[in-house]
Parts: sequence; C-alpha cells; structure tokens
Amino acid sequence: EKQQPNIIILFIDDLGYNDLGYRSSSFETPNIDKLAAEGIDFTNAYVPSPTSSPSRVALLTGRHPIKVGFTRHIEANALDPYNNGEFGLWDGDPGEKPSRQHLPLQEVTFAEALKKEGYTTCSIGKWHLGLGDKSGMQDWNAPLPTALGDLGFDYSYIMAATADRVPCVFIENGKVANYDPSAPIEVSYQKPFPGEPLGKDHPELLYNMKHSHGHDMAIVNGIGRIGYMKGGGKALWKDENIADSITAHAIDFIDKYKNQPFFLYFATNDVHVPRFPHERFRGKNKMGVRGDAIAQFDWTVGQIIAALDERGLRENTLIILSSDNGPVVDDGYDDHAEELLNGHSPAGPFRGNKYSAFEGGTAVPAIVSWPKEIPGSQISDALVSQIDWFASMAALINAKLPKGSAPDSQNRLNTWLGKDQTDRPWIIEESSTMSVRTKNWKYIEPNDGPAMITWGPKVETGNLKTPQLYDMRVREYEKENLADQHPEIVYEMQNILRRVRK
Ligand code: NG6
Ligand code: CA
Repeated sequence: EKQQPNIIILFIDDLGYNDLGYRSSSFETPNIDKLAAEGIDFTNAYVPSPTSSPSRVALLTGRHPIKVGFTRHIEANALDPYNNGEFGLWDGDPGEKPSRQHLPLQEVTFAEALKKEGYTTCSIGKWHLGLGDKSGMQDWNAPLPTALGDLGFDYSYIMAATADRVPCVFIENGKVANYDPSAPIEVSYQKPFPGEPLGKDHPELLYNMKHSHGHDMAIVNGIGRIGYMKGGGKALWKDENIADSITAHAIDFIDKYKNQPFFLYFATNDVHVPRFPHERFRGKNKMGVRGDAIAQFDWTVGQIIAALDERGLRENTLIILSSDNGPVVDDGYDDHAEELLNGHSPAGPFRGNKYSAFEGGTAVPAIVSWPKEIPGSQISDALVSQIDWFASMAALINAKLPKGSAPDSQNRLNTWLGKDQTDRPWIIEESSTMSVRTKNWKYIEPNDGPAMITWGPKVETGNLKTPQLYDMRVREYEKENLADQHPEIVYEMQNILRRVRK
C-alpha cells in the first residue's frame, strides 16, 4: 500500500526574497541551503498579500483574502483582533469597510481537507487569524473557543496573534499553556489596565528592547507590545525561548504521529519583530539581530529535518519552506536592523517591502523538497502562488474536497513537484490596492493612498492615483510606468481583476 507523504509547511515570518544564505553573502543559512539543494528552489513565487493575516488566509482556505473579508493589512494605529467589534481591524480611513479579524469557522481549510483523508494535523507557532467566531470576547482564564479544532487542526500550540501583540502566552489546544492561576490574564486592545506600566511612560522598564514606533503599550519581558495586558505570571513567554519552545513541540508532534501521515503547519515568529533570538544565535553575522533571527530560524529548520531523519521519515516527507510576506527592516523596534544591513538588500532586486503593492511585498522564497519523489538541485522560474498549495496538495493525496472549498486555489501540482514549469496565467496581490501579476507584466490599480507608509516603516506603498503597468522582463523592476504606452495590456489586466471580483 502506498504510504501518503507527510506534509510540513515551514512558514517563516517577514523573510525577504533575498534573505537566504545562498542568495546573499551577508550571512549563512546552511540548513535552508541544504533543503533547497535537495529539492526545488522557486524564483518566481508569490504570496497573495504582503501582510500576515490575509496571506495566511489564502494559504489555509484557498480563497482570495478579499472574499473572506480580510481586506486590509494590519496598520499601526488599527484596532486588533481582540477588540469588541465583529471586525476589529481597519486602516484608519473612515470611509472604508473594516477588515474581518477571525477566520470564519465555516471555511474549509487545508488542514480539514487533509484530516478527512486520514492525516493528523497540527498548527504550531504564529496563528494571527483570530480565535473563535467573535473578537475581543475571550476569557483567557477558561478554555478558549476550540477555533483551530473547528478549522481542522487536531493539535495546536500557538501564539494567538504575533509576538509583538498581547497576550504574550502560548495556547495549547485552546488553553493557555502553563496557566498560572495566581496571575489571571486580562487583555484589551482599547483600554490600559490601571496600575500596569506602559512602554510609552516607562522607557526604563524596556530593558530588553525599546520601540521605534508603536509597540508602546503593555510591557512583557522588558519589551513593549501592541495592546494592553495584565497577569499571565509564569505562563508569559520569554522571547528568547520562543524558537526552542515551538521547535520542541513540533518534534514532539512528529514523534507522536510518526506512524501515520501527518500535516504540520509550523509558523515561526522569526524574523518578525520583536527580534529577540536566544543568546546562542547572537553576534555571529554582520546584520545584528535580524541576521541572528534568520540564523535561529535556520537552526529550527535543521532541528526539524534532523528529527525526521532520525525517525526514518525524511524520504517521504514533503517540506515546503516559504515566507508569509516580504521583508521589513524597521518594523517598530529600535534593533538597529537598518544601520546594520551592511549592503544587504532583503528584497533583492525588487522594489518595495512588506506592506507594499510592489514586488518586494509579495515575492518570497519558496523551497519544496520531497526526497522520495523530487530529484534535488532544481530551480524553477515558473510563476507560482501560495494560494495553490491547497488544491495542489489535495490533488497529491487524491483528497475529495467538499463542494465550494478552496475556490481560488488551482491544482498546479506538477509545477510544485518540478515536473513542469508552467506559469500560473495570473496572480492577484492584495495590499492597500489590488495588483495583477503575469509572467511578463505587473499592473497596480490606482489608489488615492500615500506613496510612503505614514505610520512608521520606511516603505513605499505602491499607491498612485493613475494605473501602473510594469514590464517584468526588464531587470529594473517596477521603475518605468508603461501604462500609457500599453493601454491594451492595462485593459487585459483590469479584466482579470474584474473577473476575480465578480
Ligand atoms: C503593524 C506593526 C508591525 C507588525 C505588523 C504586522 C506597529 C507600529 N506595527 O501594525 O510591527 O506587527 O503590524 O505584521 O504596530 S504581520 O507580519 O503580522 O502582518
Ligand atoms: Ca508577516
């Protein structure tokens, strides 16, 4: 009987196209380099959105984030998942519809599809998709909504949002891990708790890291966060141990389910802010903590692969390694990442960064390795999107998908397995505006927003009041707007968007 492959997604946060040892001389990533050498390195891989939540929505549901209602990325002064609104997050424009902040439980997820075929499924690390079907109502001292269970995950060990957001505790299968009854947890994204010191008033308490913008509310582990929090006691995480903790839980999961096919969705905090890697990764590269966080992630990758090797599972495990959005250098903490870049360009040849409609926001590293079926040392230039992982992996294991599930996910398995290099005819990118990318062209829809982010990071948004069209065959990517010269291509690209919207 054919044994279905284990499937692991190693999902790093905010890693840029160029943030790999084998693409840059500024630092080393030996474990990732080895993984790429043992599989396929995709050079034209895209996320559907240049920020975390919408990007993950597309991965897990195979649906354009805009259709799920996750229309906007997270902005500095936005409300957060746990406020009292049905939809909590919005980019500040009063005329604009706020974005949803929890994954609707009726969505059929990637995990659910695999679970139906006998896979044991697991989510470890950053979640950032809300918990339950309401926001802001959670009682962190009682069992939480079994959201991830309803979304097809048998086991979960997660941070509810991000490491720079409260609550700073891990949640294991719907309960705060290491819950400390002597320190009940309260969380608010609206009002501070009387008596709890805030980063903005108490810089002397920020002994581990100061903020550069935002992140001046609750103080946990000497680091300011987004949102207010009280309590937690011994359940509070120590940022320097996050990578160790999620890695250990992933290896436990692998060990426990080694005799049956499993799906591991493993999402790190690295290299998202706050970048506070363990001591043992510090100071070994020229880039400061951002480089150290990449080294920590590389170590994590090595540990997980070694765990597979030791159990004889590596051959028949399909590993996908990628990032949820493009890179950002200063994302709100004074970690000297900018001055220490030393010439390294995280987004490589691309314009823009995380949050941007330009390619730097959505072009990401993507590696696929499955020793049993995929010969190593391959490079694929095919245009691919993460939104297709769902349908492609479902096809791989002959999963029968419930009607209407993953409607925007295409089965491009042969491309993902390196059997062909067929480009996706087009991909959609959702930022502060909408873009369409084909192999040769990039179209960015007109948008009234500012050209630069106004609330902190020094990032070009890609907004312009008139249509933008760029020839992606030109190495100076997204420099010369050709919309006026090629109205017929603009029209074609707009038609793709029109069809998707319909
Ligand atoms: C922004 C945060 C940024 C980061 C981002 C989400 C501020 C000033 N900035 O609002 O630090 O958390 O949201 O990043 O609050 S993501 O990768 O999870 O989408
Ligand atoms: Ca991210």
